[in-house]
Amino acid sequence: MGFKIAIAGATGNVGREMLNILSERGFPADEVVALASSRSVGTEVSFGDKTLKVHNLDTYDFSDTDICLMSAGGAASLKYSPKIGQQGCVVIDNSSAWRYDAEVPLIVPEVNPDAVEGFTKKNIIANPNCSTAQLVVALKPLHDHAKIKRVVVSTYQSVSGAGKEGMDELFNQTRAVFVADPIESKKFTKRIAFNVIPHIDVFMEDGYTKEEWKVLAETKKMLDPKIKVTCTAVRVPVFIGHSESVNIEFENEITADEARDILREAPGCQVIDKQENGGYITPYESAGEDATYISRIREDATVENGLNIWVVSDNLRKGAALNAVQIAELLVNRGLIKAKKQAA
Ligand code: A2P
Ligand code: 11C
Repeated sequence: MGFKIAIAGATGNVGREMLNILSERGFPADEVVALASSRSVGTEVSFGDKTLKVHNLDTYDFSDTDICLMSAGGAASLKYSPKIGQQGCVVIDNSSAWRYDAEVPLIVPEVNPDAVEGFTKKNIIANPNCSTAQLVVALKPLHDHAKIKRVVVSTYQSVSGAGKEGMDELFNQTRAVFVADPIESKKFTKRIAFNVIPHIDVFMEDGYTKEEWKVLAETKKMLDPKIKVTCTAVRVPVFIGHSESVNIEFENEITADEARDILREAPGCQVIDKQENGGYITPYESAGEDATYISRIREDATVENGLNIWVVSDNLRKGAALNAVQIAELLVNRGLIKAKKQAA
């Protein structure tokens, strides 16, 4: 008998992608339940060739559910995840609510799979921020080879990272520009159509944004606390796919050719680096794909042992839904979770 899985936030960008990915990868689920807020009760979402009716997360009983993939935002996760965990259902949470809790593993399966073993303390496992997930997938094999000292990241993040309202705002503003309607900004602080905004999430006391802080805190937690990371996070008018320009300084020597060979063999990575017109990846091409793509691999001659790379991935997949499903697969493959119905 297979598992019973709930998707909380099933009507959202990431929740819908979670349903697609569970179906595509043939996750061993006997039953999949779609949950969202009371606003969505009775609406339907697609799961493979079926449709699922949406139920209310607030009143749902998790006592016979094995895994809850949660993508309903930080506030809902803070409220519901502990209660769900206490009912013996493992929560894999996509928000930032639990990532920095020492009792909650923060997992990218290609990077720190062994850390998942600690999940039983709260029955919660955290999925990283989308911009960190793709970054650490690319950094891990390079760190294993030449030990990273410092990383400087500039992100170019798509509007889908801000949820379906972010996508609607780019679409509506772009249309408004063409038909000369007034431009309305609700989700973003400035116009996003034909513009870029150097601000994602709230400002912190040191002048960095929370998004920038997340990249460094999460990289340290998953990869190595000794690595120094600094980040500038920027929203760009792209629907899906986050891009990152990454400057890396290593302890030991590493050439661009060596990095290319290492990344070609690394789990989750795909190198597209032809050094000719169009011989690199753009976010448009990454949409709907699972890989973390790496292009423009160059030595940085301004430091001893430095490289520049360009990293792109579908933020809704590796950055969120795919990583969450891979964590669920990790639990199943390592025998860390047993289906409740089977156990009964
Ligand atoms: P709903 O559609 O009913 O509002 P996105 O990040 O794409 O905007 O999606 C957010 C997802 O999280 C949606 O499925 C949304 O449901 C769900 N959600 C947000 N807040 C809550 C809440 N308090 N309880 C349950 N689901 C929530
Ligand atoms: C964005 N990275 O692109 C954000 C979305 O901490 O999970 C994800 C926020 C998070 O806006």
